[in-house]
Formats: sequence, C-alpha cells, structure tokens
Amino acid sequence: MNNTYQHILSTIEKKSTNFFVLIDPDKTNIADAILTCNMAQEAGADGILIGGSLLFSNQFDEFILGVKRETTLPLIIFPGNSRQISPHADAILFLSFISSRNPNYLIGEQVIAAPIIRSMNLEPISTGYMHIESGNVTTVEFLSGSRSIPRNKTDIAVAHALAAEYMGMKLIYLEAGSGAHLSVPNEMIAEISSQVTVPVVVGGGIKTPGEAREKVVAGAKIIVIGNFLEKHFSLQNVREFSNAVHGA
Ligand code: 1GP
Repeated sequence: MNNTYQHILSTIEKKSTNFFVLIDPDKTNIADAILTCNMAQEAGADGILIGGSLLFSNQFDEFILGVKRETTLPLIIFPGNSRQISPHADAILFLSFISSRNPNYLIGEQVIAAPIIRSMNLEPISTGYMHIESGNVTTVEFLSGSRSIPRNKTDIAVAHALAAEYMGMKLIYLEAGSGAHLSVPNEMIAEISSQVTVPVVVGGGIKTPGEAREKVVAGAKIIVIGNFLEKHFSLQNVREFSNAVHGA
C-alpha cells in the first residue's frame, strides 16, 4: 500500500502516539501470532512489528503471509538482519544501527536488502536505531558487537539522533533491547524529543502501563512492547498498555 509511514504520522496527529505490539517469529507460531494481532486490534493497538534479533525459523515469509491474511492492522517488519524481508508486510523499518560502529549493521546488511526490497515493492521506512545501556547485555548488543550508549550520556544520544535526522531518517528508534532490565531513561527521551522533528520510537524492557505512559509524557511518539506481552498476554493487559500509551 506504500503509505504506512503516512499512516503513522496521521495516527500521531489524531491520537498523539502509536502503540505497537512486537511479535518475534522465533517465539510464536502463526496461530498465536494471529490471535495476538486480533486482540491487539481489539485493545486499540495501532500496528504490529514482526522480527527478531536471530531468526532461527526459515519460514519468515510464510509467517508474514499467514498473519497478514488475518489482520488489518499495519504489519511492519522490524528486521534483525537482511534475511527478514517479505513482500506480504505493509512496510519494513529500514534500520541503520547508528550507535554501532560495526559497518555490517550500519550499511552492509542494508546494501544486501535494498534491491530485494525494491523488487518486492515493499515500503522502506528509514530508521536510525540506537541502543541504550539497559543493565544487561542484550541479544542485539551481543550479536552486533556494539557498545551501547551509556544511560547518563544524553548528549551522545542527542548527537546520534540529530545525525540520523540530518541524514534523512524518518524515525529515531531508542532501544534498550528486548527483555532489558531497564528501559530507556525518560530524561534521554525528553531531550532527544525536544531536539529532533521526526517521531521518536521507544522500546525495550517496558514492563508496566505506567512506565509506557512516562515514555509518552517524555516525548515518545511510538511505544513498542514485546517481551512483557509475550509472557503475560491477555486482552486486559494489552488494553491497559494501549490506554496508557494513548492517554485514555
Ligand atoms: C525490542 O524494543 C523492542 O526490540 C521491545 O522490547 O521485548 O523488551 O518489550 P521488549
């Protein structure tokens, strides 16, 4: 459909924030993923991210197709690498791991992926992805061999975010890592949000609706919840997160 980014922007205009539920294909089967999408939609979520740092499964395309058939929520790939591409999604976060100094995650995987994305007519959403220290070594940090931005170095995080915006990226993703002990500090979100004009995405280690709300108050425009809902999935829990994110 090639307008998912516009859809995200218009949701920000209408509801002020987007609430995305993250599904990891390595941890969920298609039937459960469909159930998650349907409940997420009923609870007021604005979109589904699908992807993982590793991806052991070689059925990524079938997974996306199976889920897409059964949901009308925007379905956006959140890839851990260039193997996670499918024409059946609505869009893909075209990530550059800007806080890494590993060239493979800054530009290497992107060069492999770009012609494939083009041939599929899949909408790429250029995203500057930054990993913030979160109290434990997360999978993405370990696999990419990247150092995280220290939690108290807000100035470094702001400089990365500005660089991403000046390079034309359309989203800034502040990541603590899936299952992180500590989520991205509110002060860092507030400072970055006050200095960039593109929407700020915040995810990793958010465990309560109240914590999600704090990120929104600090300036996040998209909140991503994966791990907590994987472990404690219920309509009630998704609704509480959705209400908190949307300020209901
Ligand atoms: C991970 O930001 C996402 O990439 C979500 O993190 O799984 O900890 O919610 P959680």
